[in-house]
Amino acid sequence: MGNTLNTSSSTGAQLSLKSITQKIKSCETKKIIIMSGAGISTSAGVPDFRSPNLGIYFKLQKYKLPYPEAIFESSYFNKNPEPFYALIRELYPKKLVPTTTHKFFKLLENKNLLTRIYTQNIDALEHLVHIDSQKIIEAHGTFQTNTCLKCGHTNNLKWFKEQLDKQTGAVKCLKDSCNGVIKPDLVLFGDSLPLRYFNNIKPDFKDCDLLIILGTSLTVQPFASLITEGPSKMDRLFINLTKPGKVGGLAGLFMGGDVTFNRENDCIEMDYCDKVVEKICLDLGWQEELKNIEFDVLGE
Ligand code: CNA
Repeated sequence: MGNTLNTSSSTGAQLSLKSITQKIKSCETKKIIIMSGAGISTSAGVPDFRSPNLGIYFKLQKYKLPYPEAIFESSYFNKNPEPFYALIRELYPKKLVPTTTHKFFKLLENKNLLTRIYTQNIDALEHLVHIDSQKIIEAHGTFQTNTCLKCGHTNNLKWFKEQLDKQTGAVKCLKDSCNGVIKPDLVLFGDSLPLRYFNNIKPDFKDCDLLIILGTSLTVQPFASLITEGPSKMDRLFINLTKPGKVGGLAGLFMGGDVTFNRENDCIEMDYCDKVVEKICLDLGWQEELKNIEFDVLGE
């Protein structure tokens, strides 16, 4: 039975964290996929969407938008990028430092256990622990790169962060005095998800042994439906502070309305991601390696 909270009794999840680590130790678990969300980056100072009083939706109230989601809509950004930039200046930390959870992902890669990271996060923190970019699928795009909407010139995150400090309002392209608006390479509402996302799901999940889902409310589609991929013998470990959300629309019908983890090979840990991954590493004797993962820091 699950070993934290009342998780097993209240949800039906029956696998313990110990069994998960045991299967890694015995090499029964060889292929791991990560599914991550905003909760893995809150300890790096990047707020999530939905935590009360701290989440982004709470902070949006002052921007006088027609409706809160407008700030993340492509059509609204193209007309009026200023509120988006005001929000980014407020929320994106001046100094970017990856968390223990990001280091854990790198450790899985080092151990040759990582098939892929599917992330909803746009903060680019995975790149600071030097995970092979082929192993990362940023379903909603990334701040790692950005493109001028006028001339198509691209720049990296370091340049973008410097320009956020130097320029006011929307960041503008400096190439040959182009002055076009720069858009980080994000998938805003109205944009389609990257092809890499769709193309890799079947091959990645077909022989996956363990899916680790962390720091996500599982309310955004189509990403949330990824939990239904994979063979039935695949173990699932859900690590989050709160219970997963309701799924609406067609996907909700398909998934039965609620996101549930009630299979006999599900494990739920309702706790901080950093704390749970430390527990996993302690059990596997990986604490030193976790501590020694090298990382970059961006900004001051
Ligand atoms: P969400 O809906 O805000 O959910 C985050 C979840 O994480 C919540 O259920 C929290 O309870 C939980 N949580 C918060 N902190 C922790 C923690 N330390 N340990 C464990 N759990 C925690 O975010 P989702 O990712 O589910 O929603 C998808 C949206 C959020 C995507 O479109 C992202 O682009 C978008 N987003 C990304 C970032 C980022 O890049 N860091 C930040 C904010 C929003």
